[in-house]
Amino acid sequence: MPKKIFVTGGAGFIGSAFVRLVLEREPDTQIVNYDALTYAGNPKNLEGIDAARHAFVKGDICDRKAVLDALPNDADAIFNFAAESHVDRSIYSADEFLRTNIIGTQVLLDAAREKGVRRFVQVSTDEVMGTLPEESDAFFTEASPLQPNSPYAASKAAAEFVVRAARETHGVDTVVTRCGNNYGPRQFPEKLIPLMIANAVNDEPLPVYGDGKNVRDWIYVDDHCRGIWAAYERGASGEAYNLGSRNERQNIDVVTSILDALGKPHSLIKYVTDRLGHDRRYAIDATKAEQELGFRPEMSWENGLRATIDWYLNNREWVEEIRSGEYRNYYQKMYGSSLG
Ligand code: NAD
Ligand code: TDX
Repeated sequence: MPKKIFVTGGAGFIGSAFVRLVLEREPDTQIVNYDALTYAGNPKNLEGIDAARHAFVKGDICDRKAVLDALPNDADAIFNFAAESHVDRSIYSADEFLRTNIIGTQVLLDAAREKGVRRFVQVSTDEVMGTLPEESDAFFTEASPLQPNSPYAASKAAAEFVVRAARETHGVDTVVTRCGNNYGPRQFPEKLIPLMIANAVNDEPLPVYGDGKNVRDWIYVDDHCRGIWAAYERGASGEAYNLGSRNERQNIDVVTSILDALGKPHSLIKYVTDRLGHDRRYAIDATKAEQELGFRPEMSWENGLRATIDWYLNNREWVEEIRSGEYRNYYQKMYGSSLG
């Protein structure tokens, strides 16, 4: 019997990579991909996939009736990727973050219960655990307290709590994954790496926040997706799993690597006002996922960054279509300067 899974947010960056990976590697799995197509959702992210095993439904995860209509009766799992995902936007206005990330998660949990879905996988983030000291060997583990610092992170932490409550109160079978910063093809160019690639390609200034020494722990998007699948298949009910590939980098080093790979001058770097409440360092200890799920990231930073840059160079229309739309207003508002 083919397995049916319900993926939310599958037209976004990570969700679409997950859909591709599952269609490629799990020939007996059928996917219902439910996505509201917000500014971050893009049908082009799904071009070329196997339509026979993939059904796309446009809908909001906060819309109870629409979720129940789209969710198959015999679904094996819900994978909840749908979210407002950009920290800077949440600093500007938090409302949509609380609505989608918290209420939406609750609606999906209720629907899972009503339709008897076997397992609920919540795609969370390392940011729920706050920030780590700069010069230390401290890491985020599954025992780290939830101490979110941005409205985005607070909404994702709250989502984890509603997931926990659904399990404790109603016995929903849940698993949570907490991953670090993803990079790879099809990431919306509001995020660090694709923004810097696009600006460098266009010889525009590269806006680095603060002193540029904030540290992020980068993982290639397909490795994250493999970890989510492993948590679904082998994770223990009620558990959280940290996913990371031990790849800490200062922002300034990431930015100079991009400039070097593109043969562009470092003089394009422009230090700008720091992000409010800017978390200093993220670093993930993925030992539990490695030991219990057999999680093994496959992509090296060097190869992953090269593959990502190549994808953006080979898909300039994808980027320019975004950069010529509403994104221009966002950029002007956020950075106080216009794109060329
Ligand atoms: P994204 O912003 O690229 O995509 C989000 C998708 O969700 C879009 O397709 C959008 O249309 C959809 N969506 C938004 N609101 C919706 C709603 N109300 N109903 C239905 N669909 C809606 O985000 P991403 O980077 O792909 O992140 C996916 C998930 O992974 C998020 O839950 C995020 O918190 C988590 N995560 C992201 C990272 C990262 O580095 N990007 C790291 C760890 C965890
Ligand atoms: O223009 C910029 N300049 C800059 O210096 C941007 C967009 C970012 N930065 C810095 C801020 C961060 O220290 O780069 C770092 C990475 O920024 P983002 O790409 O915005 O990611 P971050 O805030 O770390 O959050 C990401 O990782 C965890 C994702 O956006 C989240 O969805 C995920 O949960």
